[in-house]
Amino acid sequence: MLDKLTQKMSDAFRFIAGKSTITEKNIDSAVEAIKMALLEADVNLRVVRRFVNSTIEEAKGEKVLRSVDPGQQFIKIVHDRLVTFLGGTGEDLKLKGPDTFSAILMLGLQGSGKTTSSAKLALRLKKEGRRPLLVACDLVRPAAMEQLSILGGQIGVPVYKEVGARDPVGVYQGALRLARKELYNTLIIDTAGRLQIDEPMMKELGRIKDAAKPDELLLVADSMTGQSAVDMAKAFDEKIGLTGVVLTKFDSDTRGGAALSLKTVTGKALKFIGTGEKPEDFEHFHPDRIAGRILGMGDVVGMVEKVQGLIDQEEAVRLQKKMEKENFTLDDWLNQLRMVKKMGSIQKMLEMIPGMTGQVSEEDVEKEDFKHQEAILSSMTGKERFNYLIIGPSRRSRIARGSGTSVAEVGRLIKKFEKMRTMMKKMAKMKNPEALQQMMQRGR
Ligand SMILES: Nc1nc2c(ncn2[C@@H]2O[C@H](COP(=O)(O)OP(=O)(O)OP(=O)(O)O)[C@@H](O)[C@H]2O)c(=O)[nH]1
Ligand SMILES: [Mg+2]
Repeated sequence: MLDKLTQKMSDAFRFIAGKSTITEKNIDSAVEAIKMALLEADVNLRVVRRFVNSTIEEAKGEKVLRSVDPGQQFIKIVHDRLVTFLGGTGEDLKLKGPDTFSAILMLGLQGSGKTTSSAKLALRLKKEGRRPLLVACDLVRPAAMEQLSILGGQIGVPVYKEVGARDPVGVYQGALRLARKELYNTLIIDTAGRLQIDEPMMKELGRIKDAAKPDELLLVADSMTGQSAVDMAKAFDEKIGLTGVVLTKFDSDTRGGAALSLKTVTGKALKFIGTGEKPEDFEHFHPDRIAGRILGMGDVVGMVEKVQGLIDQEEAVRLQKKMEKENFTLDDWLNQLRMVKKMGSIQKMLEMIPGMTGQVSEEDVEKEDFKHQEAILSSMTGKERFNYLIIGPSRRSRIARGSGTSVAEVGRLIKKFEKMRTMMKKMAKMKNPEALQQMMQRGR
């Protein structure tokens, strides 16, 4: 996720980082490198220009050049710019209260991920306590209805379909009748995609929109298409009107150009990102967290939230507190590994752990590595996991024997753990613990 951009950004910071004084020339070099990074990430030209100008202006101000740690100040400026360009505080869905019907219209080009995202959104809303009903209004592709039914079955959300129907508006009305009868309060309408924007598509969407008067009109666009996704958002907004965008396949997007340009170019908020093929691979779009990821700082909050989906609230709070208090132990790590395994999306989790970004490849995880780590950790005694400092040479060889690994591997694992702890310490200092705490308590 955004690996290339992250790499280029950290290259740019080399001009600045660690210097006790920086000159205007240093800033120019760093900003030039950032400009190249953004252009290579396929960010809209106008957006790049704005980004660069405002960064230079602020970075050359007295506050930075004269500050104690100008490098950190500079990084903060870039971070804050990224947050702004990614959409500021982020935007939630605006749905009606649970006693009234809300409708969400999903639209976009063929293969952009509408059907998958409809199901992901349904799962999410269900978890939030709403009663969603998926509505199969794609009558163009023969297998579309079936695909939605299967997904609905997987996530335990009912799907309304009418086999042989020809008019999507009729299908919507049927769904509404069912919703009234069975008290579903959120209709998520999956529509047909086309290879490109054309008149029949727009007409059809217009008719569904008039009938359903949706609370949300979400464009589903493929993040990897970069500026085309942004152009698409503009076009759909002009013709139909949008309330937000879902960027799918964010997991495979190494550049991030669409996400960074969308808000400035179209004025529309990016509300969700698709981060994989499974129904759970769907996140609220949080500009500050993504900015953190782009700058290689990891996303502790995101990680804790993911973990939270699997463990109870108390456990999540405990884990978070431990990270803040800097007493995260090997035991916690083992628990974390087990949770991660349960979730099956190891790679994504690891990306969110500070210090792990870019260090663990998919192969690592799939290779024996992960199993070895678990074996090593399980072969330690509780005492050892509680305080890794007691693990001397003889304990190391016992652990290696017990786990069927080598002493070197045990050593490597301990090193890795130390590194992780250091990163966590840094992160905990940067973040405001109260804000984190509040977020945890809200439970999302
Ligand atoms: N990796 C990844 N794959 C995704 C994501 N979202 C969707 N996909 C995949 O993209 C492909 C197309 O997704 P669909 O949901 O069928 O797309 P659609 O827009 O409904 O397509 P049409 O109905 O043909 O217009 C599927 O193979 C999905 O699994 C995502 O966030 N990440
Ligand atoms: Mg579809």
